[in-house]
This record gives sequence, C-alpha cells and structure tokens, in this order.
Amino acid sequence: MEGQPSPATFELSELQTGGQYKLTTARVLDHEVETSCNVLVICSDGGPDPLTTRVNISVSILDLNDNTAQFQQSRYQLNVPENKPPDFVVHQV
Ligand SMILES: [Ca+2]
Repeated sequence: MEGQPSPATFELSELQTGGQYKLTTARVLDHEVETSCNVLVICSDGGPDPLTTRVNISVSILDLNDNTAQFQQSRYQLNVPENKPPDFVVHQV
C-alpha cells in the first residue's frame, strides 16, 4: 500500500473471513492540515507468476466544527471619540 502524504496514514488488514481487507486510519486526521489523501492498493495472487492489480482510493477528510473561534486578546479596552457618525469603526476583531 502506498499513500499520501505518508504510508502511516492508513493501514490495510485482512478480515477474518479471508480474501477481503479493511482500510483503517492509522492516525488522527485533521481537515485543517490535509483535506484529502490518495491511497494506492496493489493486490497480487500467490501464483508462480503472480498477477497483480491496483486501485486508487481517494479519501476526502471531512471538516467538522472542532475549532473554537478565538479572539487575539482576552480583553479589549477601546476609546471612541465623541461626535462620530453612525457606522464609525471602533475596532476590528
Ligand atoms: Ca475542522
């Protein structure tokens, strides 16, 4: 198995029923770090002159709302000059 960005992203293991395999994650995936991975699975039989086939698996890493919004500062102290019209920008956060 070959994968991007590293071979340790996924693991391929045989099911107990035999002849079938499951693809599982080998580490925690983070959509903010990588949005997709490509996995190349190569299968060969046990013949004396092995025959092989390959398949590309494209895996999208779905985004979850797992990051809390953050302010740059924990507290803001601002001054506003008097007599400014409506829509006067006080500050941007
Ligand atoms: Ca996220």
